[in-house]
Amino acid sequence: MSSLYLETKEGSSVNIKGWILSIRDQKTVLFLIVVRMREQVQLVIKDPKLIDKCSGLNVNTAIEAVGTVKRTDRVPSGFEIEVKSIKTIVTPKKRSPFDLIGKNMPGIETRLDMRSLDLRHPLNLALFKLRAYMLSSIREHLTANGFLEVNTPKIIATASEGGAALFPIMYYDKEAFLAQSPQLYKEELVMSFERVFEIGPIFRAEPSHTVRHLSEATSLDAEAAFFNNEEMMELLERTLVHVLEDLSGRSEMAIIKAPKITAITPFSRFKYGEIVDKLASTGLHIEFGDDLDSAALKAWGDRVGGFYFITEWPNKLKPFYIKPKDDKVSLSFDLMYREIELSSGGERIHDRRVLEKRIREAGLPVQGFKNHLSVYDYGMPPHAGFGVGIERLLMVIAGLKNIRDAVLYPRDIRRLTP
Ligand code: AMO
Repeated sequence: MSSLYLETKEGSSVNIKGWILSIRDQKTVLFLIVVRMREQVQLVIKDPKLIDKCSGLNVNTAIEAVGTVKRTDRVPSGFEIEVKSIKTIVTPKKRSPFDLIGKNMPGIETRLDMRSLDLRHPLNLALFKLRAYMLSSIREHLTANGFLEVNTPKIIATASEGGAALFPIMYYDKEAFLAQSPQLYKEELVMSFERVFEIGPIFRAEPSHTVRHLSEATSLDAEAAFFNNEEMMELLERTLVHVLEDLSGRSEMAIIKAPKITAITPFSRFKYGEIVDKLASTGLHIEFGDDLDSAALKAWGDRVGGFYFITEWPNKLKPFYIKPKDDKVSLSFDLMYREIELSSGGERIHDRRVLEKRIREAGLPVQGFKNHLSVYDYGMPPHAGFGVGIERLLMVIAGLKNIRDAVLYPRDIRRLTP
């Protein structure tokens, strides 16, 4: 009898270690819900002497129990354990400051201050299991489509997304930065590996405190040689539909009461200029060249609903590496869900001279990109890519109101601990 695997066959003898999530005392029977390996297991204690012994147990106490498996319809797992012996492994010194099974959860800041405890809540267990399944599903889909998973440096010498929102750090005796994205590396890598993707941290010194911005987020970045803008949008929408289908049957989706999301490809495509014209005609103060602020995105998101792309953004609103379509607009896209931006991407400049010109126009020091630019002399293929905010995607899939709920230990302008 080992505690490594939990045998669930009727009559099996098992040894279980875990922490107590709830206690229900019915005088002649005591029910303990114990969390083991993120699953809830019901322990049933009928022996009066054992019930007596359990009087000191509390929520969060870690226990070890030995017992026999009984099949039952009383619990969703279909089995419970009739306990023969039980002992305490760790007794918490303090009672939990919030209820771990009830609906009365405190506000997000209080929960985040005690995040390790908060993560014991069944809703959080389900949410972070979904996050892990979501990442596996993305990996599986992109790998099946010929993409190689890579990891690029997070300590970098130059900005990849423009000079603002950078975190400077000391790198020995030089100034360096935390990577805003793997943009320049993933572009260089299409020269050798053709199709690459990365799931990793991105760092943004976001100056404001919003429900959609983190200072440290997780990004899915994909990049492929010989893809054009439209092919990249297709890959992105197919990847999303794959993930949504994979997650839809999961029990965790019911536990967290995830909203029903319809995603039928192709997603609608709206040109930036068309959105500006239509919004301006409804009285919104917006002109061609203005960024679409939260009011504009809210108005448009309410109007069209669901997933959609915004394409052909003005060149000046997009980063230097995005390929212009003409003098005015670019071969770029943002993937939206209602008013939430989930992803942005596009076709890239693969001509060194054009790239240099765009870097200069963006007000960035060309000298800082010397190494990156030199790669373009050796036959950089045309390529395209996208970046998806993993926490924003989880927000949409799980129906979360605040992005901080989608990350274990969020970082924002006010929070550096825990
Ligand atoms: P962008 O800067 O639009 O594009 O970022 C891509 C996606 O990452 C998410 N994201 C964030 N999520 C939470 N907090 C933040 N502070 C934050 N910043 C960005 C968003 C966003 O759509 N290199 C390009 C991508 C590309 O062209 O391939 C880039 O980084 O969901």
